[in-house]
Amino acid sequence: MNVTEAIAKILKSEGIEWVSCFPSNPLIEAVAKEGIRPIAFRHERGAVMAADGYSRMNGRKKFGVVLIQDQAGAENAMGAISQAYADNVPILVMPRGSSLERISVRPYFTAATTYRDISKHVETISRPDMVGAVMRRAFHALRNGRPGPVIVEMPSDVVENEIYESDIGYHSPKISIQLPDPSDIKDAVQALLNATNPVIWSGMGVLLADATTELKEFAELTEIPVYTSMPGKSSIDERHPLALGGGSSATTLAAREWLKKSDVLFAVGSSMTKTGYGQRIPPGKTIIHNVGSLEDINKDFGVDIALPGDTKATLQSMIEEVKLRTGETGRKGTTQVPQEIEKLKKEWLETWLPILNDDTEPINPYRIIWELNQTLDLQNSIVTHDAGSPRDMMVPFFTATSPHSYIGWGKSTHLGYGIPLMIGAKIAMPNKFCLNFMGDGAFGMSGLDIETAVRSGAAITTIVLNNGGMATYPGFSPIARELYKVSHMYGDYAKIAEGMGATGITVIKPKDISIALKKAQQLNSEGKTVLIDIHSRAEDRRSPDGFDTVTEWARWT
Ligand SMILES: Cc1ncc(C[n+]2csc(CCOP(=O)(O)OP(=O)(O)O)c2C)c(N)n1
Ligand SMILES: [Mg+2]
Repeated sequence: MNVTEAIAKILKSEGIEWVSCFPSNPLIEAVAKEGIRPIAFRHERGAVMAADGYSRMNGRKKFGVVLIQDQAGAENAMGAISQAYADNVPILVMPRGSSLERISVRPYFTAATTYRDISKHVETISRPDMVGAVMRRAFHALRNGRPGPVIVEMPSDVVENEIYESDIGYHSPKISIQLPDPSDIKDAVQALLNATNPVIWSGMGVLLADATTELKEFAELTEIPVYTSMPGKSSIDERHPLALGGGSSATTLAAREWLKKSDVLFAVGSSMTKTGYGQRIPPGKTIIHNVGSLEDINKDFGVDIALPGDTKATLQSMIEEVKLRTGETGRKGTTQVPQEIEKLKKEWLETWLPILNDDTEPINPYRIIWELNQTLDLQNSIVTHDAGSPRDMMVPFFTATSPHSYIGWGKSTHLGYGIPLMIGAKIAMPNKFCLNFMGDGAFGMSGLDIETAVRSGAAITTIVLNNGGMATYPGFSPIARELYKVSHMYGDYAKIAEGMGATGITVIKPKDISIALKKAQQLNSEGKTVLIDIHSRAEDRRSPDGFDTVTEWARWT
């Protein structure tokens, strides 16, 4: 066999069931021969984003794999790899490389050097007999340490070489579970039990480590409220009395209040990255930090008690320690925390209800989110936002219930991520109703992958907020807007979707939103991809207190 065929066999042995791709790459044919399904996207960016969505759904048990060509293909993929890098998502990207003779000569593109700043681990297979070792290091990096994109570049001449099966020498790496120092676990529990207003900051690591049950048990035993970062959203059921809600730069009133007043903050399964797309942590708190990768501790905050290690195992140890100190039922039912949260939730909803229930036209996007909460089978759905205002409207108000029922993403925030991300999520969980909520600006970045969803049978639903422009920047470039229509745009997105074999539905009246959602659920269950084009208003109010801004335009038509 040749090296390409050897790689296909390794991928097969690792349980890879499908790859996302854009030709040309000889591994596409080789994996197909092994029974691994290649799905071609309309752009390399989409292929990477779908792999990212698939990996997010699978903890670190299964991985999205991407096959693309050298030069243009590898160059095109960089935005999406950067996004996976920023969000710490483990994916395997395998670009074809130029031949060894050309690989370092201008103007040939060398993924192994250019991707270095946007990936966790990069290697080139520069000799046939390296294949087993390179792939072993790649799967070790996917399964262990800080998650992130892993790159294996395959120079076209090297991978054509023959190799004996006995020379492949592949060894499959396992996940290694590491635990914090037991004395730090004790100190952390003591600090949390002694705190006046402790709060938990739950990140994506809780979802990746499959630690949501432990998070709930720990929160209930200690009666500490749980805030989720945007990627951590759905790590606790937001209907739970201790759930404060999630946050991008917008969040719920309860979350804002508790993040402000807490004296001890326990970040769990979170990189605690300072980002404009997340809530700020006011200074002066005692910080306890659990994360899988030691490098993330003391990165953006001075940490008082460091708990580097597996999030599930760490929470299990903390639960045992709490029980030792407070008995089997802990502090359950002994504090006023659930009542305080309930009061804030009520106050917040009362303020926002007129907007969530807005009956006017053009349709208010908050009304759509409210309808999603009422209409969807939330436990059996996966919902995501796109970049810009759809994100900041959704994150506080969409009710995440079961783990992974919401995908919060974005530190680099690439417009258009929603469609391919949802295709990847649908492939991971085919029985869930998968919906993404995007602006018309975002649609332009990945809209043609609606056809990929149709062709591959990954039946998803896309809501396009058709407001005729970019509402995310109210007041932005007024002269460029007025004179040259910068950020205005037009499209009949339902018609475009129909042209790609999907069902397109246009909604103009608020009362038709839930009818369209029900139809979409039905059509998706029959294997049909759906796009709902909702004529919506530009909305720039943000939760919890964004009532002082004025929308300068309702909708461009
Ligand atoms: C690839 C990329 N380029 C630019 C941006 C910056 N950006 C964020 S939101 C936005 C406007 C989005 O418009 P639209 O999707 O129509 O949503 P709306 O603001 O109208 O709700 C832009 C340009 C981005 N996030 N990603
Ligand atoms: Mg728009």
